[in-house]
Amino acid sequence: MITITAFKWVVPFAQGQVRDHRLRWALKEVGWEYEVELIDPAVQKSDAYRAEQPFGQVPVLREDGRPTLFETGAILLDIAERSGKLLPTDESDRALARCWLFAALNSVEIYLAEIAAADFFIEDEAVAKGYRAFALEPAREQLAKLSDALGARQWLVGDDFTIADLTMASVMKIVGHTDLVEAHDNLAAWRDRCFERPAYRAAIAEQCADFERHGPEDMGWDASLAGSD
Ligand SMILES: N[C@@H](CCC(=O)N[C@@H](CS)C(=O)NCC(=O)O)C(=O)O
Repeated sequence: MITITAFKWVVPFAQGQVRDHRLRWALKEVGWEYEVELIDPAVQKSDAYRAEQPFGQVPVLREDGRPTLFETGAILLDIAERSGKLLPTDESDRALARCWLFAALNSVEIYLAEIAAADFFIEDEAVAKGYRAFALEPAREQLAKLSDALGARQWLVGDDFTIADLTMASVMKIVGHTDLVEAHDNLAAWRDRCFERPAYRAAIAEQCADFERHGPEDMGWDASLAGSD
């Protein structure tokens, strides 16, 4: 049996965003059963968990007889390669799908994460404003280039939804509170096409249901966080 880790609870703006949704989505796409171990900061800090995930983050993927895997992108690729699904059948397209998976995490997510940092994580308003102004143009540029690369195609690589689309679309969620993706009709339509997939909807519903059953106190946090957004 496969087990993935996720948090018991996160602040409202992060619900539906935590990276375990990417694994839930992929696992549902390929039809593999899995269990979820919900963890808290005490587990994150424990030696046992740090031995599995050196940075104490979620998610990991455990499976009998295999090493516990960490890093979402590596896990997504592992699921796709072993299942024989979510990757194009054509070898050249398979190579390109891998490129797009890395591009999502290394060439796009890092820029969009700066916007989220300014909007959600930096408490000092003046600092956040300056940070956002600095981060906005590079984020816009990467999205414009992504839009150009996608063009009129339905999917990033080949004729079907692949791990490239799954990873890149989940990265788009980071700026879901802005209109940055909507600035490009083709990008917004492609992202929505990805999010209409039943596996995506089920993954997000499942993650949010886990949060519904818990609260900040389960993470050892102040209960006032429950209403933050
Ligand atoms: N590069 C890692 C990043 C993992 C990551 O940032 N996880 C976040 C949740 S989305 C986390 O655990 N944050 C809590 C922390 O860093 O303490 C991956 O893709 O798996």
